[in-house]
Amino acid sequence: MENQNLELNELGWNDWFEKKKKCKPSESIARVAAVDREQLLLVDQTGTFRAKLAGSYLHRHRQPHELPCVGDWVCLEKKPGDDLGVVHLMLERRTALRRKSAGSVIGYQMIAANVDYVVIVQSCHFDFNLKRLERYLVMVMDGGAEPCILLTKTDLVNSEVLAEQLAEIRSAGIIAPVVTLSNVTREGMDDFKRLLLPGKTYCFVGSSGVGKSTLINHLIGREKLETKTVSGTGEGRHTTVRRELIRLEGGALVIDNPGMREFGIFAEEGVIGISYSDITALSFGCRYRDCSHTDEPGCAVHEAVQSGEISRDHFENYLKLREESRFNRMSYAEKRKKDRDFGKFIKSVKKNKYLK
Ligand SMILES: Nc1nc2c(ncn2[C@@H]2O[C@H](COP(=O)(O)OP(=O)(O)OP(=O)(O)O)[C@@H](O)[C@H]2O)c(=O)[nH]1
Ligand SMILES: [Mg+2]
Ligand SMILES: [Zn+2]
Repeated sequence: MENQNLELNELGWNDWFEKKKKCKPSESIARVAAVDREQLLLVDQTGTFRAKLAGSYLHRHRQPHELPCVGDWVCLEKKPGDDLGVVHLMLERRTALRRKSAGSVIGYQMIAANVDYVVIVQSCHFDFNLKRLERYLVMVMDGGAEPCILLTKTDLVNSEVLAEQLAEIRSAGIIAPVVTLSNVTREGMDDFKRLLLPGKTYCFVGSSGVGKSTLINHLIGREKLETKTVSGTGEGRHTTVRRELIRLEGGALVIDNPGMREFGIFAEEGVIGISYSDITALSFGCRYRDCSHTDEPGCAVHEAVQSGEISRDHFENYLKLREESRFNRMSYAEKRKKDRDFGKFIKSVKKNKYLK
């Protein structure tokens, strides 16, 4: 971020953080604009500068998600003349956009912190996928941010295709705002710009190549971010590899992201993930990525029920709701089959001589 002399609230600071602030008198506050290997790029009222994490911080925080990521607020020490600040504390996160670590069975990976809105980008040209959209929505709401759906590349499909996709979104019961635009004809661009509020943080997520960086470049008004060139080699590679907090002229703060190829979602069943976010959060700790929390070893949810951290009633309601929503999503044919199977099951139980 190149801007100078901004108030902290222009960088996203608000009362919520003010109440959580635990800095020492000698420390100041800054926001993480980017993370580059061992160094942090921070931004505060004075501008941007580099910082490192204090050794004691690293010693106390060993989990990847405990380390500051783009969007985090930190307390740091920086003496006049020092060119490198030293970060001593990370403030509690108001929202967290995170995914299960790829390849790892435990732990999760932070995408961005303290994001107000997540813009879920899909291209209406060969990328639109309702199931994937639902998984993104769960991820967003699980982390406490507001979702906004954006369909790009409208110049490449006819209006019927686009209308069909919009209808599909609505008939799936998704109520998040939906915007459509073309980065080529710029149709829809002004409507999208109107959604961006000063001092709010917007994180862009979606598959590689859907036009996230192209759009952000349009918003900035110049080619700051690298985008895939038409003649570019390296097809299938992610063009964006770095996340950086950028302040737009209008005052909104945006974070670009590399395209996401795979990300773990715990509660496929949208609503359940939201009403039972405690269970969703705990499932980060389950040994298996697709843990059903019924009888798998290393199940963090089961452990929480055992220890009383989660009430058994709450857990049983969760299981019941999950079953119901699975049943509701089944097709008519599947339901008929399930009923038949259940009938057979009852018969076999009745036949079972050990039960008589
Ligand atoms: N026709 C058309 N092409 C677009 C549009 N938006 C982006 N593109 C093109 O799509 C390609 C990929 O765009 P990027 O902005 O690099 O995509 P990205 O989402 O940032 O991709 P990653 O950084 O890999 O995640 C580029 O060649 C863009 O010119 C659009 O609205 N219409
Ligand atoms: Mg990009
Ligand atoms: Zn589990």
